[in-house]
Amino acid sequence: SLGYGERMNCAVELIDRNIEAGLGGKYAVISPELRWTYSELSRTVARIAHVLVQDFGLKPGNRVLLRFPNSPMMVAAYFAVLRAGGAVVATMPLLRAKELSAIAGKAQISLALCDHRLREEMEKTAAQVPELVSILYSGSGEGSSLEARMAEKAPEFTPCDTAADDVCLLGFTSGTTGEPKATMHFHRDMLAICDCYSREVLRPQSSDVFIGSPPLAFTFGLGGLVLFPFRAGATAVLLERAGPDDLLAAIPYYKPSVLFTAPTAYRAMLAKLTGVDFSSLRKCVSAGEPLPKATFDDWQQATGISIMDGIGATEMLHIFIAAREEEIRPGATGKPVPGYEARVVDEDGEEVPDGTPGKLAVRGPTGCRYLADPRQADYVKDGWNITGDTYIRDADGYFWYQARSDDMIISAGYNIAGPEVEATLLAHQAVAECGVVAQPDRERGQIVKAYVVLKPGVSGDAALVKALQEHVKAELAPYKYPRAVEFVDKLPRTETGKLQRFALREIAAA
Ligand code: 3SK
Repeated sequence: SLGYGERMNCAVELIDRNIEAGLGGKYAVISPELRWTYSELSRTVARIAHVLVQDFGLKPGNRVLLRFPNSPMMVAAYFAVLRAGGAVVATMPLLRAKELSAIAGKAQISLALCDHRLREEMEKTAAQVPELVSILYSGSGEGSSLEARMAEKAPEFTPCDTAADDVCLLGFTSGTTGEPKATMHFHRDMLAICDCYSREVLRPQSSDVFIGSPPLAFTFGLGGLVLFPFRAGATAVLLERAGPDDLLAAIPYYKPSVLFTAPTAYRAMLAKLTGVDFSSLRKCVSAGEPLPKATFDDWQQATGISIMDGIGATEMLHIFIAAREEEIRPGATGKPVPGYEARVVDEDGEEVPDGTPGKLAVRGPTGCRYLADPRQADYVKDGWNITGDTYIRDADGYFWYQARSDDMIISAGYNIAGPEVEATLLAHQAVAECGVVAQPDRERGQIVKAYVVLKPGVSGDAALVKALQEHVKAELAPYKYPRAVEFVDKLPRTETGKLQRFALREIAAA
């Protein structure tokens, strides 16, 4: 056991404890616009918590939707909800109203805090979700804005006396069908990922400065850019724009020592590394998509740093298989993180011999708890979380990624559900049928490939490809659009008419 005791508020453990340890004057978060020490962050968190409770009547257990780019304000809002005993529903800035509405509806959201620059889709969402009655904008400069309300509030807030296993986060994942699933995580889970993966494998120090690209709404980003640095009393650099070029510019400037990003970004940076001062970096973490050995080798040759690969899942909160630098076996993901167990099983849940591919099953201090979702029974079997990945374990206990065992497309670290893109394409007037699968891609690992049967009389040309791509970008988070579109006369189907995705995948991979 990690010995947290029955009552605990993770906001206290991750912020107050640093102040108590004398780190109040140390920078907790840095962005291009501002820098907050742990004490300044604590005061900001307190003021927001008062706004939530006094002005909006937040009660312990209430859920609050957050819609922000990676920024100090997002972190403060996050911890304010936790300190007040609420549960965060963090959403990626790129999500469109349709996706946000599904999340807000499922989580029964009545209150949202939103960066004013992301107002448009938020307003459209509110129009579609009647229960969403209060939206508080940050940065709008209006008299009713979050900041205007905060200015009148006290900079201390007594933390809610939460139980270690009170839900504090609903992490959303689209699942293979695109229908959102909410994974519930407890206060103790937020510490468990710090004390297992981060403390035992990453091993940060309080002198470390973390930087990276994943959105804080994705638990990979939450852990890597907030929880892990805070648990170590370190500093996080938060960039609203954190593409490969932004990271290349930010690294020599902020001099971070720990980098969190996905293989696609490592590859994109490799092409432009010459002359960039990377001397501050000491640890590079990769997750979100499999890290090919070639990317590991190229990065090591260029920077001298061994990328620490890892696999996590929103359901598990963070990384559960990885390797310390000195134990890395290039091409393998690693071994179970201390505190977790992993094995490779067959369809009946029986462990298969080493060297045999099978389904990855994992268990540990964090695990899948879907909110009101029958898919819980598919994910957790006999106490083991079946992650949807096919793996091989070798005789030395290293786990080697083979493929997804479901229809999930993983592109540049984003999980994309083919059926969701299909449903969106089908809503276009030119489309009669379509099938969407992963196509292997050197740059992004995989890309979304759409096979489209057009309606009679419609001819497929480059302009229509562009129109279909724009249509998807307008309806769904833009990273889901099909980068490849092929017009076909018919799709492979079973006798009962079911789309044969595996056949399309084989064609796409050929
Ligand atoms: O996709 C992953 O590998 C991952 C890593 C950390 C946290 C969450 C996820 C989904």
